[in-house]
Amino acid sequence: MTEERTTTSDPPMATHAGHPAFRAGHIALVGRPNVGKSTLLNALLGEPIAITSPQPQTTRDQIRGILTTERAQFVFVDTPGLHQSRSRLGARMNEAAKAASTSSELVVVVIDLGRGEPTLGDADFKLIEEMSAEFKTIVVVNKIDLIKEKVKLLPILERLSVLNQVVAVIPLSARRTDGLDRLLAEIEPHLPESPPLFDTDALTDKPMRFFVAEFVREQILRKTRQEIPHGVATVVERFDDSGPVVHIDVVIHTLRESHKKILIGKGGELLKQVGTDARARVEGMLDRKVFLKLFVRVTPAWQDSDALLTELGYSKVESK
Ligand SMILES: Nc1nc2c(ncn2[C@@H]2O[C@H](COP(=O)(O)OP(=O)(O)OP(=O)(O)O)[C@@H](O)[C@H]2O)c(=O)[nH]1
Ligand SMILES: [Mg+2]
Repeated sequence: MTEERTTTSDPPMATHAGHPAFRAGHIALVGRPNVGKSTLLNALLGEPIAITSPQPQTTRDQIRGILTTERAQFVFVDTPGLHQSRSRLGARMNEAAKAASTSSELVVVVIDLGRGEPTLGDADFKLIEEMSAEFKTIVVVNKIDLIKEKVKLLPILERLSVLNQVVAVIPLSARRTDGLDRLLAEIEPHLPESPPLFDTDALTDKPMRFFVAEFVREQILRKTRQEIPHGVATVVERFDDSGPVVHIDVVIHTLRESHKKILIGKGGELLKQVGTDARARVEGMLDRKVFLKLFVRVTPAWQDSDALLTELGYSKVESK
């Protein structure tokens, strides 16, 4: 992948007699935080492009992940988990998820029924009811590796499958990449006949610097707790790939001086770990040697400033 944005391609695919026509379209992955939407995107693509973590509200923006097979191009749109927002950032996150649903051919609502005995919460049922009232919907019941008695899933699957516009209910495990072929097979016939929307070898529409910033944030999500990761924004301020080693500077914005101290850690140890692990992720994606420098800055209340949110890369999307 290069620093350049991947551009849309327009080679119309010839349809030979007797061959099914090529299909292409957008599929939104939506659901509450932490249900495994980004893990599912990565599993479908076979590449861990979207950041994931055990903490809710990991994803903050739409990310397109593109899977092209011989017969179809699936443009998956990973979205932030729908939640009660308390900040302008939260409001933008919810808007991003809604906008993705509106501009997709199909919505995949991902739910997680907990461990042991499966239970369908009221909030999940309501979300599926609302989504399927408006959009053609597939329900993915994720994390079934955590369910002991799988037969107890059956009444839940049944209850969801009778909802209007729910075209399939698919239990799967994104983490174990189990059940993905069935999901793709259910999606494909709902995509419109169309030539590919992106280059057939494209993996995403986001530029490399977006992923660098995300990979740094991912390590912070994994290495700190509670309000620290949620108060962090990461921005690439330098990306120089002109020499043999790629030089990248990333600024980590934090809400308070005390957060900055924790993030740096004793003797700079925590920040060093974040840098080492994020660099490994970046090198894996770029397949180049990387020199990554991190800077921590205090930027109070950035989550509630429209101007700062835009400056830090959180685009404002209006749902229709
Ligand atoms: N056991 C199990 N865990 C899973 C599975 N899929 C995802 N997870 C875990 O669930 C947690 C959340 O996964 P994410 O993919 O970040 O969830 P998300 O829905 O994208 O979360 P937000 O971006 O916060 O909305 C991570 O710890 C994943 O490893 C699964 O199939 N089984
Ligand atoms: Mg996510």
